[in-house]
Amino acid sequence: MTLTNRDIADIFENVATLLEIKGEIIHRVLSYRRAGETIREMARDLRAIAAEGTLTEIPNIGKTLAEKIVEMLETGKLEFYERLSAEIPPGLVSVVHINGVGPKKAKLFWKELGITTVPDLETAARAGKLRDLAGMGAKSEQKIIEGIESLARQTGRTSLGVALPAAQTILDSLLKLPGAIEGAIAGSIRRGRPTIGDVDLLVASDDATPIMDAFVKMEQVARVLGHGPTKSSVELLNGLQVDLRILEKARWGTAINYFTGSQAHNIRMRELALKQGYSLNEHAFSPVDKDGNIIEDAPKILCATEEEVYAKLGLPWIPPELREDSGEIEAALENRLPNLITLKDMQADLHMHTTWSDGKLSIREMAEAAKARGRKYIVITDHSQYSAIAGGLSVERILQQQQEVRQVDTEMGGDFRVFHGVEMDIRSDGTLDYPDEILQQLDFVIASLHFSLRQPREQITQRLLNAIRNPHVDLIGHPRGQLIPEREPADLDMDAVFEAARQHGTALEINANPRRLDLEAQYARRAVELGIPICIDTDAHAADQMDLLYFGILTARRGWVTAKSVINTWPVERFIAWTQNRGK
Ligand code: DGT
Ligand code: CA
Ligand code: CA
Ligand code: ZN
Repeated sequence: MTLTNRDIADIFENVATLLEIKGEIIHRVLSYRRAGETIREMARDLRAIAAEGTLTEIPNIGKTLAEKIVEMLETGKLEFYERLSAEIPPGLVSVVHINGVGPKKAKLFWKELGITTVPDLETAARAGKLRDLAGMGAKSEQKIIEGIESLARQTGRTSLGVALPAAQTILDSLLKLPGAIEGAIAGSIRRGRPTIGDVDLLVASDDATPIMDAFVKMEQVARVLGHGPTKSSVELLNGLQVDLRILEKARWGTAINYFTGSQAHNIRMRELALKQGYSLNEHAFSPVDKDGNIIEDAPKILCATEEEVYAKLGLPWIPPELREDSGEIEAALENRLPNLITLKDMQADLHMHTTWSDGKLSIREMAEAAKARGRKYIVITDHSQYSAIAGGLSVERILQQQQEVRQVDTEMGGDFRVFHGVEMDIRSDGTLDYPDEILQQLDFVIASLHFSLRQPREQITQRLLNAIRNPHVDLIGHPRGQLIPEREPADLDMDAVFEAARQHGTALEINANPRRLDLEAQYARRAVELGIPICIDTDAHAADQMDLLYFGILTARRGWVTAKSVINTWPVERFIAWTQNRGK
C-alpha cells in the first residue's frame, strides 16, 4: 500500500501523542507534531519531493524525519511507530483528542481501568467509573461524555477556511482548460457553512472528457474514488473529497441550484414545482401528469441560469447563504427577502493586534494594510495584561501605546482614521482586566473571554454579563469562545446574554476568522432580530488575515444580517458619535 501525505501526517501526529502519553520531553513531541501539521497542509505530493531528494527543505523536516518519510514511502510503514504502538495502545490517541481528556488523563484511565479506546472510555464514563479516580469528579466525567458526543458530530468535516481556498484553486485550474465555459463551487461551501463534508464543483462544457481526465490527474489527488463522463470524485492529499460534475451550459441553472442545496431547500423547491405540474431535478423541469408521473413525450424546460429556475416558481433569486429551509422560501414568496450585507458595505475593522501584544506588524503597518484593502478606519485592539502569554499590555503600556496610535492617526491623513482600543480580558473571577478610569480613556473597548471557558453555565454567563453591563465596554469579542473544529463553545445562557446586550446596547461580534466564526449564523440572526448591534471583525494578527473578512460576511449573510445592523458599515462620524454616547 502506498501512503499519502495525509497517512504520513497521521502517523507523525500519532507518534507525537503516544510519546506525550509516555512522558517524553516536549521538544521531541513537538518535532513530530509540527512535522505532521506541515505535511498535512502541503499541496505537493511527498513522493515527488522525495524523488527530487529535497525532503529536508520542507519546514520542520530535518534529516531524521526525512529518513522516516522515505522509510514510509518505501515500506508502507514506520518501524519506530510499530514499536511505540506495542508499548502504548494506539487507541489512546483518539482518547487524547476528546475534549476534557489530555495525555495525563488518558494514561490514568489506561493504567487504572485498562481503557484503550474511545468506546471503552464512553462505557466507563456512562457507568460512573471515572469520577472516583484521582483528580476526577462527577463534573469532569460528564464533560468527557459531552466531549465524546461532540467528537462524533465533528468527524469527517473540514473547516470552511481550509475547504474554500482548496476548492477555488482546483476550480481556477479547471476553468483554464479549453472547453470549460463556466464553473462554480456548489454545495455547503457556496452556502457558507462553517464546516463542510465534501467539495462540490460544477463545470459547464460540451466536451467533458479532457476536463475529467485533467481533474483526476491533478497533483493534489491522493486517490480517485470515481471517474465517469459526467461525474468524478477524488480524495486530495489533505483528505478532502472533491466531486466534479460536468454538464451542458443549457442546464446550468437547474444543476447549480440542485447541487448548491441544501437538501431541505431543494425539497421545498420540488414541492413548489409539483404544484405547478412539474418535476424538478438537476437536469430540467419535466411536466408531470395528475399522479405526479413524468409525461415522457412532453417537452422539458431547461434553465441556463439560476434566476430562471426561481422565476419559473414565481420566486426572486434566493442568496445561497439563506438556502437552509429556515424561512427563506416563505420570505421569497412574500417578497421580503433581506437585503443581505456584502463585503462592499464594510467601512472598518474594529478588532486587530499589533507587535504591542501578539501581532506581527506595527500599528502603522496594520493601518497601511487596512487602507490598502479599502477600509476607512480601524481600531487597534491589543490584548490586556491578563493575557500574559499573548503579551497583554499593563496599564502603563496601554497608555504609552495611545501616543503611538495618535501619531499614526495623524500621519495617515484625515481620510483614514486610526482609533485606540483594547481587547480586554474578562478574568476567570468575572472582573474586568482594567479599571474604569483606564477604559474611559480608550476610544473603543472589546471585552473577551479567553480563559476558564469550561466554567459551569451560571458562572461563565455571569462573567459575560458583567462585561456587557459595564458602560465602557462597546463590544463582546467572539462571544461563545468556540474554535473550529476542536473546541466547543462555552456553556452560555445565550438568552440572558442577548437580553443584557439589548438592554445596554452592547455590540456582539461576528469574528470573521474561519477558526472562530463566532457568533455563528443562527445566533447572529437572533441578535439582529432583537436590535443588538453587530460588528464583523477580522481579529487580524497580520496583514493577510484582514482578507478573512469575507468569511465573516458569509456567516452574517447566513444569519440574515443586513448592513444597517452592523456598526462597521457606518461612516466614521457615526461610529465616533456612537462610541462617545456610550458610557454616558
Ligand atoms: P456537506 O457536503 O455535508 O457539507 O453538505 P452539502 O450540502 O454540500 O451536501 P452534499 O455534498 O451531500 O450534496 C450537495 C448538494 O446536492 C446538497 O446540498 C443538495 C443536493 N443533494 C444531494 N443529495 C440529495 C438528495 O438526496 N436529495 C436532494 N433533494 N438533494 C440532494
Ligand atoms: Ca458537499
Ligand atoms: Ca458532494
Ligand atoms: Zn480574542
